[in-house]
Amino acid sequence: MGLTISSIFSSLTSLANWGKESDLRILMLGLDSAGKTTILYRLQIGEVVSTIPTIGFNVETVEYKNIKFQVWDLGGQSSIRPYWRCYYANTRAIIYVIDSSDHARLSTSRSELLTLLSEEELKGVPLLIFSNKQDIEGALTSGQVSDALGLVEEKGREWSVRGSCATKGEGLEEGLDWLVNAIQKK
Ligand SMILES: Nc1nc2c(ncn2[C@@H]2O[C@H](COP(=O)(O)OP(=O)(O)OP(=O)(O)O)[C@@H](O)[C@H]2O)c(=O)[nH]1
Ligand SMILES: [Mg+2]
Repeated sequence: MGLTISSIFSSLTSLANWGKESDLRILMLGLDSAGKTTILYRLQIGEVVSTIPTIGFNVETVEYKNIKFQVWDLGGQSSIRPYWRCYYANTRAIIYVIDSSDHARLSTSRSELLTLLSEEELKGVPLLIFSNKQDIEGALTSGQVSDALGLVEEKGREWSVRGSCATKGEGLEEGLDWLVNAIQKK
C-alpha cells in the first residue's frame, strides 16, 4: 500500500497547529510560480534562495519589528490547491501573491482568490496582495492588478494590493507594515 498524496497531506495537516500561540499565523497563497517561497525566505533570511516548486508547504517564523509571524507558504500547483483549506484555521492574515507578468493566468488567480475569500473560516481576515515580479517588462502595475481583481466590492475585510519584486526585496516591508496595521485594527 503506497502513500497517496491525500494521506501525505492529511498527516501534514496534523502538523498544522505547529508553532507558538503568540505568533501571528499568516497564510501565503497564490498560483504556482507566483513567488511565495522567494518572498518567505527573502523576509526570513533577507536573501534570494533558489527555489523549486513547493509540494506541500514551508513554514518559518519571520520576525519583523519585534513581531513574530508564523508564515505558512503553501504550494500553488492546481493539484495542491484543494489542500489549502486544511490550513485555514486560526489564520490572522492572508498574503496572496500574484505574478503580475502572467497575464494569461490572472483570471485563474482571481477565481482562486475569490474562492478563498468566500470561506467562512477566513471571514474578515485581512488580505495583503503582492502584485509580484514588477521588474519584468510588461508586468501589470499594482493598480491594474487591483482593477482586474475587482475587489472594490469586498466588504468587511481590510485589503490592499502592493507592487513587489521578491528577488530584489522591493515592496515587501511596506506590505508587512500595512498588514501589521490591518491586524491591529481588527
Ligand atoms: N523576475 C522575478 N522573478 C521572481 C520574482 N519572485 C520570484 N521569482 C522567480 O519565480 C520563480 C518561482 O518562484 P517561487 O518562489 O518558487 O514560486 P512559488 O509561488 O513558491 O511557486 P509554488 O511553490 O510552485 O507554488 C523562481 O524562479 C523565482 O526566482 C520577482 O519578483 N521577479
Ligand atoms: Mg513555493
